[in-house]
Amino acid sequence: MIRLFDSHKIRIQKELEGLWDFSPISETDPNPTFQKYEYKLPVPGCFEMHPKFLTYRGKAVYRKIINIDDNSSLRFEFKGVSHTADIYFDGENVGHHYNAYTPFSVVIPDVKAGEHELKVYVDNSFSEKSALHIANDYYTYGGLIRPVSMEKVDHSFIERVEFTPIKSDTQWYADITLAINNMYGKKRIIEAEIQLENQEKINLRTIELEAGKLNFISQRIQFNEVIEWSNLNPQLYLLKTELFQLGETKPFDDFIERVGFRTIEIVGQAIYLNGSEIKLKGFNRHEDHALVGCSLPLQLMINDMEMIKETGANSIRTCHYPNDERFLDLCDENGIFVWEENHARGLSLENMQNPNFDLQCENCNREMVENHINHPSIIIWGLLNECSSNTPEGRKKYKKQINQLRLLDSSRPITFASCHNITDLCFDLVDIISLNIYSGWYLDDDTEGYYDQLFKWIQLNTFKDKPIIISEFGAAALYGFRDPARVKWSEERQSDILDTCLSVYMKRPEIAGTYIWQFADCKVTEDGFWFQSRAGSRNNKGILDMYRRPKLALKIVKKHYK
Ligand code: ADA
Repeated sequence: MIRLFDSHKIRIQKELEGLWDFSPISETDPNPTFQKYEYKLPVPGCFEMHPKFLTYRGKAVYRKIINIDDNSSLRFEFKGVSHTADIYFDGENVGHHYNAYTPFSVVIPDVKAGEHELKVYVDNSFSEKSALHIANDYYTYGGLIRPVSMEKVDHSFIERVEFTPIKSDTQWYADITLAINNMYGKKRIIEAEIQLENQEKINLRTIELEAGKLNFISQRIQFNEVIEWSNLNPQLYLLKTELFQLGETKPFDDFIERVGFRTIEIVGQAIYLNGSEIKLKGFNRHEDHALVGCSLPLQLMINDMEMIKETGANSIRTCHYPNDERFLDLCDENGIFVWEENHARGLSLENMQNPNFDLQCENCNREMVENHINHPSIIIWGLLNECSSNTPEGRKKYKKQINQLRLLDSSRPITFASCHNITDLCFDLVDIISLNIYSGWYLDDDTEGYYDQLFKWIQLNTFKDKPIIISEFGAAALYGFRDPARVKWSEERQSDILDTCLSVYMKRPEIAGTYIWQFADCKVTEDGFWFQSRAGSRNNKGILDMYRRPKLALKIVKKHYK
């Protein structure tokens, strides 16, 4: 399952799921002629789920033999390879990608019919080369962690379709951009047709494709009689795009996306969806589960979704990286608002000055927005969680990335979660002020008093009229540890702290949303900084444990969120 709907009816697409040859390799082994495969591992999957590789951190190679029955250009799409990928086809290096959490593709033109070899070298080790995947308070697994698909493509094909809904008075429009890949094609003229489910086909004027590049065609199109997407009525529409040779009636390529008509805007200190104020009642959710690592199959995603709805929550923050598109599809279908953020957690100024940081962030931001822009459930773009937004050099980097995000998508508000309190230098750059506050856990203080102080300081600044989100708050509890004394790490104490925080934050009119830290316990990196002291090498602040077994706090959250 690549998406929760078919992305193609014309283009032939096949998911390369199942068992692939696998072997760990040493530093000196990345030669394309490597042939000693001792294992077979499931894809998608994390190699840590195999008993021999529970804590393996390093390089490995996956191999799949591909048989094609006629000459064709092939496009392989990798939805997530953790964390660095080198792709080899018949022994030739055809692609490289850094970052586990964003998709990428490689195209191999004019492949002859017959048997071919696809190899993916993966590397989940930490080094100077990796500025974003570092020892951290979550776990960087290894492997082909998300689906892999193979497509037969024409020399010109649709790389992606971007859809931004716009409402003017009562009339709906959408700005639609087609990105047509003609990297391996000659200059040619084609026709394109777009059709929203149950609506007339719209023929875009003939399109002249330049050779050897990605060609963009944009058009604002009016849509009548559409139903708005909202959390209460998550109405979705399939948007079909087809390409035709001039004069032909049968399309040679197609691309099906799924979209929703909704507006999201900041009005005073509130967030408005389709012209009405919403309050975000959310969780921070890592993609992590005791049974599968970060490669949750659809069944476990659905279980999470049902539990999220059961608590009365209406939003998820994708801490701290772009999520699996199937989970975002589920959020679209269930009317769950999403704060999706780029890949960064707690990077110090020194980390941000890693020579690879800027480009690795820039690529992640672009790939996140280009691939996820059509999800109506995504209402906020976030970036750089608890990084160095309290230094002038850090501010320069925040500013650059915020500008990049605005250029990629001007339709959604932008924010970042800060732990720097009154020393933060970047709140003026974003649309929403987001604060991570651990009153009752890291801070032994009066929750309301601490927030009031921060709120008073905000009132003295230019950004005083922006909405505020409490983007993280919570406490740890070891699943099953009950104590009538309600001591720290007991489930009782976690409940008490969340009860106090939710009571304080949810009654404040300027607070537009709350995101509990966190939905479920997650694995952390042992060889890291202070989190090496975490019990069981887990971040235990979930209201569920890593197997999704509920702690006492679940009842308290329901009381406030339902
Ligand atoms: C920070 C961070 C989270 C997590 C949390 C904690 O706020 O953003 O990823 O590490 O602290 O549990 O301490």
